[in-house]
Amino acid sequence: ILLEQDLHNALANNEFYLDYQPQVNLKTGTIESVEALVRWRHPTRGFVPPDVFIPIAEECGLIIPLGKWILENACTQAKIWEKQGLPPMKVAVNLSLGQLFQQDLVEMVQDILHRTNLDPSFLQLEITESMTMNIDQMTQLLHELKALGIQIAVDDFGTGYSSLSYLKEFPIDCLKIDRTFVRNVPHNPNDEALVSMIISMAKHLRLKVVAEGIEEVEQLSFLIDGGCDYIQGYLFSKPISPQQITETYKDLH
Ligand code: G
Ligand code: G
Ligand code: MN
Ligand code: NA
Repeated sequence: ILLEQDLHNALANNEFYLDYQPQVNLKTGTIESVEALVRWRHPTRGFVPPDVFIPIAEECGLIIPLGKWILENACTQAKIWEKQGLPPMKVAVNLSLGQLFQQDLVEMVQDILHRTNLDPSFLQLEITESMTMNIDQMTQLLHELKALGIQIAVDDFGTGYSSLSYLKEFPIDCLKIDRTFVRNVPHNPNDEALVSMIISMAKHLRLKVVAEGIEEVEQLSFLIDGGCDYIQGYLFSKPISPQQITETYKDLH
């Protein structure tokens, strides 16, 4: 309850900020995208992690204005990097379940793209399999979002209870293999089999595939051998501030 009251003040008091985690293209070694991750610096409790406050924001409805703030901030930042002359980078933004039921979600995304003047192909929205919504409704919504020219990724892939049939219905561009599968690669044969299978399936469906949570060189080798397109993880970079992204990438072309 306390956190819920604090959450309402947090937006007005500017206590949220975004860090960005690079995704590396394994074929070229370049950063083609960064994932925006929201952080909350609470005035007295200090850092409160998103897996604590996002569910509370969902419950109390604050996820709608917070989600809008996150999207607008990320698109604005992507434009700043472009103006700074950084190599072109997509920005990936996580959507919450509550946002999928937001009546004006498509209009909001369109409006933010318009106001920030960001090329839509540089925005990727991440949804998860656990976002339970009627499959026809979800298909319709994703088609409307895709029509704006943006990209759609399925986050935490493989951890939901959903059937695979949605992969042929939804207009998606990218699968992000959940880090729980990658964690025990290459030591656990079952996880190896699942990761290889997901990469292979993604290729046959002509989807990009990102492996998340890469922390060790052995995991990297396994993914390179397996033909994975992109990795995201502490081995390469933790989520970092937009200024750190600029410092790291301004001289790379
Ligand atoms: O960044 P971190 O690993 O602490 O994130 C923990 C969880 O919070 C992850 O599941 C992540 O998807 C979620 N999360 C982080 N940033 C955002 C955000 O901007 N929006 C939403 N909806 N979820 C986020
Ligand atoms: O659910 P989602 O995939 O959006 O969550 C992304 C979260 O995963 C980020 O909050 C980030 O802090 C975390 N993360 C990113 N890379 C790694 C990693 O290599 N190891 C671990 N344990 N967590 C990571
Ligand atoms: Mn994500
Ligand atoms: Na994930």
